[in-house]
Amino acid sequence: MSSVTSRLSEDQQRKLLSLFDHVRLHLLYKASVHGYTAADFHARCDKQGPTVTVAYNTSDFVFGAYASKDFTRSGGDVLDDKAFLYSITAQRNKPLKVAGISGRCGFKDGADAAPDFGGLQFLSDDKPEVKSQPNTGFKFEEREMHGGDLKLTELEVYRVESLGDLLAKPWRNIKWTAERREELMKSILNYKPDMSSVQQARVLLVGPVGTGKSSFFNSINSIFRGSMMVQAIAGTMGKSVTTQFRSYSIKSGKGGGVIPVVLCDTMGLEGEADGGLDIEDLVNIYKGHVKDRYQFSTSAPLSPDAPAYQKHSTLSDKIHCAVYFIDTSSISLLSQKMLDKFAAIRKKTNQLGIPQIVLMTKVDEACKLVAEDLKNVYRSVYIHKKAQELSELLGVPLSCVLPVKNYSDEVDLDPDIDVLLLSAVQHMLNFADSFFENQDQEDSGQDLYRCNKNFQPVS
Ligand SMILES: Nc1nc2c(ncn2[C@@H]2O[C@H](COP(=O)(O)OP(=O)(O)OP(=O)(O)O)[C@@H](O)[C@H]2O)c(=O)[nH]1
Ligand SMILES: [Mg+2]
Repeated sequence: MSSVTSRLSEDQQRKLLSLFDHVRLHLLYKASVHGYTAADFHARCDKQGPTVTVAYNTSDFVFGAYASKDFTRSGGDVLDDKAFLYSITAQRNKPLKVAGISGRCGFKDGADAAPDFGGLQFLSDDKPEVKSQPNTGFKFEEREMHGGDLKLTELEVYRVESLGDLLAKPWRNIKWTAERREELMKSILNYKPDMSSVQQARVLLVGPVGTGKSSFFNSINSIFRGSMMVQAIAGTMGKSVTTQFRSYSIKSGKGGGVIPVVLCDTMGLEGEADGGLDIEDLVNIYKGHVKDRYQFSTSAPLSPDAPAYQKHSTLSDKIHCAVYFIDTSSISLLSQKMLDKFAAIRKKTNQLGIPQIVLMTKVDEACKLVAEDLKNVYRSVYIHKKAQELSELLGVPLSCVLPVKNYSDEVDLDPDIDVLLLSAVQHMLNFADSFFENQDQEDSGQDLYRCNKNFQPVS
């Protein structure tokens, strides 16, 4: 990833990507950093393969052109039947896409000028401006393309990198069968914590706002209940929808017994120090001091004198496995502040010896091939790259990164979604067992220490 950062907002990036099949964008040139001249443009963008030029104006239009062929400063016309112009605005759900006029489409590969996309010439006369001449190579309405505002506030060029098809072999093996689904359900139902004093593994769901924590609980609840459940409120509203700490027990079937896993839902994390879930609250939850339904406050963490503070906690009240949630599409958009927050959380979690798993959610939104068939999740080149990127960013082994899709707009259960989600729960239980094993060792360590204290050296 280049250290020069993209000006595209998350929404603009999503809309821009929707113009392509399964690609990623690599920022090559940013006029405010590299210069607003044709020479600066060519120095960074020539011979880079397919590119998309992205212009911004003060009327909040993001518009430009895609070229599938190289810029080389040849001075001639380049025929490119894959080239198109586009325009993105907040008001339009989908970008406007304008294909070229047959036989005339492509771009003029200026020797001393930035490319002229048959009607849109950026950096004309080496100024932050665009010359607009509809119907030269592309037929468009100026009002729709750029609102008639020809002054640029920024110009960027991205290399459009195809993410290829699917890996020949999946990077993790999953059996997508009804038998595997039953096997996983049985194994979870029959799970017994490796510690006689504990009946259920407590798993904490932590992550930025809107990453699918509450939906994960709803999804697991639905699988065990046998129909779609929406007990936890899920949705999007900028700030965290979840504002209470909730420890959810899950019943197997209507009126059935509870399964040996408790999923604890939290308020979303925010990049700012004073927003979202507080790290002190998180540590209190880890240690079992926070009662169910505690209303999170962003002004101060839970005080030990507050009624929601559980003074005496046992091993059953503590968290036995922490699960971090990240939306797959926004991995490369994670701010430095959010990464720092994760680093601080990981430090605390490690100190407490709590095993950690990372769930990469919304894989269906991130990759078309996965949206078409969830079984592609471990074969998608893009998802694999994202898992590697996330593992590096958070400093967790790739083996702890699990891509999942929650139930979101479905009305019926789907065996493939179930297998992926249940496999994640099975991992959480294995990790909880390593927590219990460490407790065992710590306990015997403490006993040893106590024995040693009783042994008085001869003075
Ligand atoms: N397509 C898709 N949508 C998802 C997935 N997971 C969650 N969503 C949607 O994402 C939105 C946010 O999900 P929530 O479960 O409320 O996220 P959260 O992490 O609990 O959010 P806060 O409580 O606000 O921090 C909802 O509209 C969900 O339907 C997923 O895997 N795929
Ligand atoms: Mg929530």
